[in-house]
Amino acid sequence: MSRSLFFSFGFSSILISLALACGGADPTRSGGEGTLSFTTWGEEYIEQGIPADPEGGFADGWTVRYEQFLVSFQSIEVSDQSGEIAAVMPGSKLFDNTVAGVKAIIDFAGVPARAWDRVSYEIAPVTAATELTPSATQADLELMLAGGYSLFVSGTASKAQTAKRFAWGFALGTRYDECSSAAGGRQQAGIVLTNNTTLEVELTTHGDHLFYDRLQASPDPSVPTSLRFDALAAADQDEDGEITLAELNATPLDVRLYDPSGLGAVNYGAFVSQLARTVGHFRGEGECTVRGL
Ligand SMILES: [Ca+2]
Repeated sequence: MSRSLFFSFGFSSILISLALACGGADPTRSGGEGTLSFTTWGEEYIEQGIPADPEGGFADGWTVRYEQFLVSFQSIEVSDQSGEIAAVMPGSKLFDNTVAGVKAIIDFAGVPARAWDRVSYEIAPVTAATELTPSATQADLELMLAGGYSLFVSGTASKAQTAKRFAWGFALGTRYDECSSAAGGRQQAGIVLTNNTTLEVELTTHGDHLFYDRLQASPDPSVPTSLRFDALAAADQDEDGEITLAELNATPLDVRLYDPSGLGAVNYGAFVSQLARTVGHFRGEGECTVRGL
């Protein structure tokens, strides 16, 4: 053995010893097992409504109250960057997140207790095999099936004496990859499961995103993303009190107010459909990489 190889080997041995010595104190390698409990929640915006500014809501004075926020989850997967898979959700489940409370999606028991830095899921069109959960009805599932929807929202927007209804279905499949969230003051990729615990992992849906005036946050932090409804209300071209997706598709985007962020949305229908891909979040404000299926 040459001198340099010896030193190399010796150094590796020290590293291995240190790793073993730390093993007991490191929650990412604690041994044992735990349970991952995946849930979904629509927060106050979807359960109770979205206010007008200055209460952190619409910049142009509207308020929105949802009546339905139907969303179908599938393909939850927990793994690590080496490709080891801890858990995969079979099938799909339909929820109405206007129904109050955090709702169980699926529990995975007996998961090795350690860091799993890759968590992904999909919001995708329902199928005949999609399972109903207590928050949604058979009629909801039939509506989703008829349209091939992954997401369906209905509700009313109000401002002064004006009220506008909307009922929009989105036949989009979206994958949310590499989800991360803030933990202990830093961004944590995926989750860390400790021995003999149940970790709740919330797939949060954000109801305000459908009314954003940008498709992506500005790289300039001084440029805010605002909630707006004036232009959507004006798209009710037959003035029957309901804004349809067809009317949104027929109304060109006012680029003085709306920024398609280079993603090519030329009308409000295309704009809102792109925003529909951004409703899926992770553990509250956490984000995932979004791509179309
Ligand atoms: Ca109309």
